[in-house]
Amino acid sequence: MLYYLLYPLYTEITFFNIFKYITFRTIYSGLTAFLLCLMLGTPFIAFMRKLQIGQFIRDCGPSSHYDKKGTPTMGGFLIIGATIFSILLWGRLDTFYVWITIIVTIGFTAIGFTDDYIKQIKKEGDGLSARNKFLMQICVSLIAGILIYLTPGFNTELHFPFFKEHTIDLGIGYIFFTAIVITGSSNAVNLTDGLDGLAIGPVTIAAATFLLFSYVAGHAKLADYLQITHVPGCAELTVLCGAIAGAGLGFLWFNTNPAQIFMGDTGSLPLGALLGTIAVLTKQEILLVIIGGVFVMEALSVIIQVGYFKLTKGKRFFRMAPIHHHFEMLGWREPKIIVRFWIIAIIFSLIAISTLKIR
Ligand code: 57M
Repeated sequence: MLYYLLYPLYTEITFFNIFKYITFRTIYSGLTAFLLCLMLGTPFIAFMRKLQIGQFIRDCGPSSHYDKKGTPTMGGFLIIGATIFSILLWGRLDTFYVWITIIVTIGFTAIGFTDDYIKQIKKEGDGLSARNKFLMQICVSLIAGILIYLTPGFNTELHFPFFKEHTIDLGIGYIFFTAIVITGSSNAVNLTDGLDGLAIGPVTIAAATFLLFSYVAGHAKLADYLQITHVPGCAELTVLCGAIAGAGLGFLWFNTNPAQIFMGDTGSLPLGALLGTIAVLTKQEILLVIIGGVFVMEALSVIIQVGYFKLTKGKRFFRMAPIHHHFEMLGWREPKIIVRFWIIAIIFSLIAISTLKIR
C-alpha cells in the first residue's frame, strides 16, 4: 500500500524513493508485525481469558503439562493478522505470488480455527477428524498448486541442493507435488507446536532463511551468480518473510515459557502452509527439508513411533512422540528442550544457506 501511495511522490520528496527498495520494506514489514503483536498481545490474551477460551489438556500427555490447562489459545490470529496487515502495508500488491500466499494463509487459518473452535469452544474432543482436516488442507493446497502451475513462466522443474545441474520436470504433476509440500509442512509445524515457543522459534528462523532465498531468487543477477533458479516476482516474498519473522518474534514475547498464550491450530497450520508455499515459489522445495529440519525431525519421530508400535505390536521406539515429549520423559526441563531445538533450527538454517555457495 505505502509503495503505491508514497513512492510516486519521490520526484517531489526524494526520501520517498526509499519505498522502491525491498530491503527497506522488508525491515519495516518485520518491525510493523513485531510491534503489532507486542501491542495487541496483552489485550488479546485478556480477551481470550474473558471468553474463557483456554487450552484443554489431554490427560494422556506429560504430567508437566497439566498446569497449562486453561492457557489462552488461538494466538494464531495475532501472528497471521500482523503478518497479513504488514504485507498489505509494505508489500507490492501487483505480485501474484503474494496473493497466492495470502489465499493459502486465509484457507489454512480457517481450517485451524475450525479445529480450535470445536476443541476449545464447543469442547468436543479432538476437534476436526484427522480425515476431514487433511481433506480440507489438500483442497486449499491443490488450489494453490493450480494457481502456481498456471502462473505464466513458472518453472515446474525440481531442483536439488548441491546438485544444481540435475533437475526433474514434474509438468502438471507439480500441482500435486505442491499440495504434498504445503500440507506436509503445515502438519509438521502443527506436530511441533507442543512446548512453549517450540514451533514459533523455528518458524521465525525458517522465515528469516527464506527471506534470504526469496531475495536472491527474485534478482536475476544474484540468481545467475549463485546458480539458483531465477523466479521473477518472488522477490516481494522477502517482504512477506520479514513480516512472518517479525510476527513470530512478537508472538514469542508471549509464548515463551511459561506461555501466556498458545497459537493453536489457528496459527500452526497456516504458518506451516506458508513455509511450504514460500519453498515452492522460491523453487527451494527440497531445501525445505533442511530449512524446516526441526519440523521434519518432529514428523519423522511420529512416523517412526507409530510404525514401530505397529511392527512390534505395542512397543514404543521413543518414550513418547513427537520427539520433544521423548526428552520430557527423559527428565529434560521444558526450556532446555526448547532452546536446544532452536539451536538445531539455526544449524539447519546455516547449512541451507551454505548450499547457495556449494555447487
Ligand atoms: C498438535 N498439540 C499439542 C496448542 C497448540 C499422532 C500424534 C503424534 C498427534 C499429536 C497431536 O495431537 N498433535 C497436535 C500438538 C497441544 O498444543 C495445542 O495444539 C496447538 C498446535 N496444534 O498451539 O493449542 C499441547 O501442547 C502443549 N503446548 C505447550 N506450549 C505451546 O506453546 O505447552 C502447545 C503449545 C497443549 C500444551 O500442553 O495442550 C499436543 O501435544 O497435543 N499427539 C501428541 O503429540 C501426543 N503424543 C502421542 O499421543 N504420542 C503417541 C503416539 C500417537 C505417537 C505415543 O508416543 O505413543 C502428545 N500430546 C498430548 N498428549 N497433548 C501426548 C499426549
